[in-house]
Amino acid sequence: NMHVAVHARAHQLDPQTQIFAADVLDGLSQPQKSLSPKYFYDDAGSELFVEITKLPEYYPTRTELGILRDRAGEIAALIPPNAAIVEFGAGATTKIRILLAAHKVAAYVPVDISGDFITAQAEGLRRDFPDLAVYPVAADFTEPFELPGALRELPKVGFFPGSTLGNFEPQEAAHFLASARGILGQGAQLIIGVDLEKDERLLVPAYDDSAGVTAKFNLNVLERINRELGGDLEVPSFRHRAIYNRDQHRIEMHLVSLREQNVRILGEDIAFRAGETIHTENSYKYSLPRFRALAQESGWTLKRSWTDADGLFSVHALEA
Ligand code: AVJ
Repeated sequence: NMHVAVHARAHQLDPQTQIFAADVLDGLSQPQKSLSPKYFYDDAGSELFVEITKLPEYYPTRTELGILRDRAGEIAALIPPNAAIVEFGAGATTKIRILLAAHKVAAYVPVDISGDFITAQAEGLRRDFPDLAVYPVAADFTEPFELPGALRELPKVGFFPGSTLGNFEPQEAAHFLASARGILGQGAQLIIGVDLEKDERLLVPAYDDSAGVTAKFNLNVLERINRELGGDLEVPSFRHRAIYNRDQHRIEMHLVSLREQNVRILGEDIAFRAGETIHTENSYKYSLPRFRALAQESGWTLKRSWTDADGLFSVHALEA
């Protein structure tokens, strides 16, 4: 986009911010305005997400941790001795530590776009697991990447917790699973956390909590546009909305413009009608049969599935 290039140069944006700028202007010029959920996670957004995971209404994190703790022995029994665990989109190390404490593995490879963050996390792991080789890889895990050469001879186990898969469109999810299979290789396994379909009365409050933290998290992307792109968005003129789209099996988050308004971002004018929304996130929910079908069409075999007693969340072991 010529305009973006011109404005980006005029505003002296670094390459990452230029990509953000182009995505924002592109997303906000569509008939259904949209922004990618990956832009939630600047420093402020990452902190708000940690707050979300502690909310009483947000069941996924604590439920998945419960499953991992209760089933650590059974999961560990599936992991071959001397394995290398490759975590896709590694954030906090709380979840991987449960597996590492239950089972001795040779190597741990956290893969994340934020190299600084995983390098810092790797320090703590090396201290607490002195025999563990930690090889952080700074990469966008949704694109093909190379595993460190030291892993060549080791059996590989992928780890993809948190229902991060839920942010992918169904065809993107299939593409990711197939590509993970290619990266990990024949005979590999994948331990993956997947959020389940459930009653709307539990689902919607998890994305529209009474303390308003998710609203802040959603609205923060507008603050980020103002901060990084010098936008003039009036944040209080937008409101957080979470709805369950039953036909598509997904929670949708939107930002609703409370009035007709024009905003200016990097010299571009963007018009909003009263009630018009920016679609900011999809969080797909699966049934066990739909997840099994997805795994199978991506070249994996579903070996085992675990859920909590209330059937809120699931963890699966897949084999390539
Ligand atoms: C990080 C994508 C798993 O979909 O539950 C939480 C993000 N958005 N509350 C989710 C999120 C609003 C979260 N994932």
